[in-house]
Amino acid sequence: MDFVVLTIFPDMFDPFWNHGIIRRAIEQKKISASTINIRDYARDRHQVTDDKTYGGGSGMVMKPEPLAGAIRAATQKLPTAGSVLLTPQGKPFHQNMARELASFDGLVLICGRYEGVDERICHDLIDYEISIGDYVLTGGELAAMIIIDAVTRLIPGALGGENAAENDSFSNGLLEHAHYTRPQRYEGQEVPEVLLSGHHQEIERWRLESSLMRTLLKRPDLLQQKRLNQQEIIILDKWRNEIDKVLKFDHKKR
Ligand code: 4FV
Repeated sequence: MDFVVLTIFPDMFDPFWNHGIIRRAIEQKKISASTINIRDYARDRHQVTDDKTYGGGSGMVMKPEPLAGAIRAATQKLPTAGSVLLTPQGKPFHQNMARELASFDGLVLICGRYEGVDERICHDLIDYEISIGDYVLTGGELAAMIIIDAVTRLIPGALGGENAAENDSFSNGLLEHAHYTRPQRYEGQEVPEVLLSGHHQEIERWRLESSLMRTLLKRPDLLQQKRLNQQEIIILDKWRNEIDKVLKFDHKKR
């Protein structure tokens, strides 16, 4: 998969390209990653990429010409790539969207700065608008890194095991189960016995219960959106019965 990032701060990406899973994915040619400096497509002597906003008011806007020049250069380089503008106006980014994007040949990621980009760019040069969250950043660069990170780890082999991302949070619409590693005893806390049992079926069941409980307590909204399978219904039913027993227990009799 090929990533091209359009930005006026290409150096921000050097540390990102050169660490961890992203660095290894580049070395193993699972992905290619490059930047295009939008300033290089500003035709004036000072390579200006922003200007005052029509209609008055504070803040500057990214000029259409340098952006268009950079986008056309990028799509020339990656003709089958999708062009993405990172903006609070965009569709909320989530794991299913990451999975979708991971099936693309390439992505051209456009990083705005200032108040945003001239609207006329969005009409014919932008395929998708994506937002990483309902807050305002100083630039789209961090959002681009988040998209590249979440998409790259879904590329087979990028995480090491071919399908290492399969048990991710959100992969089955639930939060991930609790994880433990050595030491077996830490400050008086033991690792759950079942995880030491080697009994894979029991371990899988424990992990499903852990995922369900964490999702119920931390993100009940996810459970409401999820189509529950038989095993999940049995577990939630068991908990409901436990809770019913507690509620029915007449504490006054004690
Ligand atoms: C943003 C977001 C974001 C808005 C103006 C860059 C900034 C500046 N991008 N998800 N939230 N972008 O705040 O993607 O141009």
